[in-house]
Amino acid sequence: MRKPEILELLDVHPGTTAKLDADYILHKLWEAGDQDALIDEVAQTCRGVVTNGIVGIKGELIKRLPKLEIIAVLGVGVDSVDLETARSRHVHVTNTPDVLTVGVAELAMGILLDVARKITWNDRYLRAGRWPLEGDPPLASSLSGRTLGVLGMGRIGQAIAERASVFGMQIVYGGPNRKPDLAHDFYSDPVDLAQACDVLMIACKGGAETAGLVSAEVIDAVGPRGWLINVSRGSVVDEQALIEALKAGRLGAAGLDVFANEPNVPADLIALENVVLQPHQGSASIETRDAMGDLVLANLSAHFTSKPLPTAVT
Ligand code: 8YV
Repeated sequence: MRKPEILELLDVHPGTTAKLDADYILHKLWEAGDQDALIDEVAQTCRGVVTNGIVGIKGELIKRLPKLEIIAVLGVGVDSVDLETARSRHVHVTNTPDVLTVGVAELAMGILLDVARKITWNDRYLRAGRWPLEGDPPLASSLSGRTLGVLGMGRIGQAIAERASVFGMQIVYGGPNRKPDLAHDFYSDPVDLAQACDVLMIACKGGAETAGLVSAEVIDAVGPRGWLINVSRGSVVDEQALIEALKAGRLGAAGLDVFANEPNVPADLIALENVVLQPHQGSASIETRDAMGDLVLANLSAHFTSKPLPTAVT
């Protein structure tokens, strides 16, 4: 039997690309000199698309691939996939939940610890030769005893909460629904959640439902002694309001792994001392990406052998 044809929009993970190359007729859009020409060339034969959570796939491209059956996303977030167009054309969409939960939670804790204890700030201080000249840097803060407000208590939010508890933090949470099996206090209004905590940890999903949810009002409610950490999507936060609040000292500090217009980060944000910035690294460990890649392959293989999809979104 002829191998199914797959269009890979970017090199989602080198090991995964190599396996895709072995199992399928793989068209690498990211290597094509003329991407439009390649899309036209594969339009009548391409049955699968592989992409990641950031690039996703636009409705326009889905429409240009009339034989498309499945979009396999390396990532849990599918906010950059035009789900409506996929659904209307009966195209399956799969993602990679669970296998990245611990990885994202680890990075969230790393950023949180860095904001509190100024690890990267102090690293820069030492490397710049300031220690012998200026003496010890200013004191940092403890995590222990602070209240963490988790906005979006899904799998990742809960994994962060568990780890933060071990560090001596109290946990409260917010989101669309109370989780009956969780004992922590719940706030349905993000402003109330922000008021109730010292650190607002954003772990909700992206997309239209949560766009701008963390508004200027929410940021002000976190306050000058509070911190905001975002490991979800840049779209959830009013980035301009965040920058203004940080500049004016109305927000104490921020730790950000995600931005409104990745990979472009506003120069204003980069210039600030009271922020820890990461280039979207939540799932970026070898182990996590290997597991995500294996799940992409498992979904494709299940689809092309008519088995149930392990992690279907639609
Ligand atoms: C990835 C992500 O960085 O899972 C997600 O939604 O944003 C991340 O795990 C992304 O998919 C790029 O590979």
